[in-house]
Amino acid sequence: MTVFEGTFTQTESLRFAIVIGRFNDLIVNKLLAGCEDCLKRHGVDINPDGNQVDFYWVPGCFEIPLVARKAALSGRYDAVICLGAVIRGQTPHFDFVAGEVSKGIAAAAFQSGVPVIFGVVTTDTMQQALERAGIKSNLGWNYAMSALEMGTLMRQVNGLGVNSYGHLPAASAAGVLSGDASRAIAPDVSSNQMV
Ligand code: INI
Repeated sequence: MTVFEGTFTQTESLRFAIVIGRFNDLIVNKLLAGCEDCLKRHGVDINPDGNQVDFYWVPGCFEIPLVARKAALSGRYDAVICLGAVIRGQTPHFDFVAGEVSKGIAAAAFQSGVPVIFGVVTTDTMQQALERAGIKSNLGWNYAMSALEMGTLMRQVNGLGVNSYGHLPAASAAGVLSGDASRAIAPDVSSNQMV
């Protein structure tokens, strides 16, 4: 019997994309801070000039799936972390945005074979959102933990040791991924390179 399980160590070769919806930025910036704090304290270089984390800002949650899918299919990342906040108002807008972002993130993960973390807080009130973004706890930390766990797990599931490949520049990622027969789940990245 083999047990596959993610780890929170040996993180120095992991790469992450963080896709952030600006809407409700009071909440979202706090989620991002919690997420970055967790990655940093687990050995990930979060410096924007570094090569472990890339940041993609979009207007709101509705736009997250498009960019998350593209990032996941690029072959550059071990996991994509999506951060956003959808807060119920007086109109049905909440339901449309919350429905689309959850479906879209699930589709991005399924279509790419890359973990796409659902880091979207959906609440009835701003107070509830604040409580989840730093007043009581910061779910941004939890989302980063999920990304670390899933990223390291998928390296094992895909037949790659946690540190068996390092930084993959966009140009070489497609070749490595599609040419490696030991990789059980290899997305077709031929036409999906990030620019
Ligand atoms: N976007 C959010 O991220 N959160 C919300 O609560 C929200 N509400 O309620 O309107 C929201 N709307 C904007 C939406 O995500 C798109 O950016 C916009 O509709 C343009 O496509």
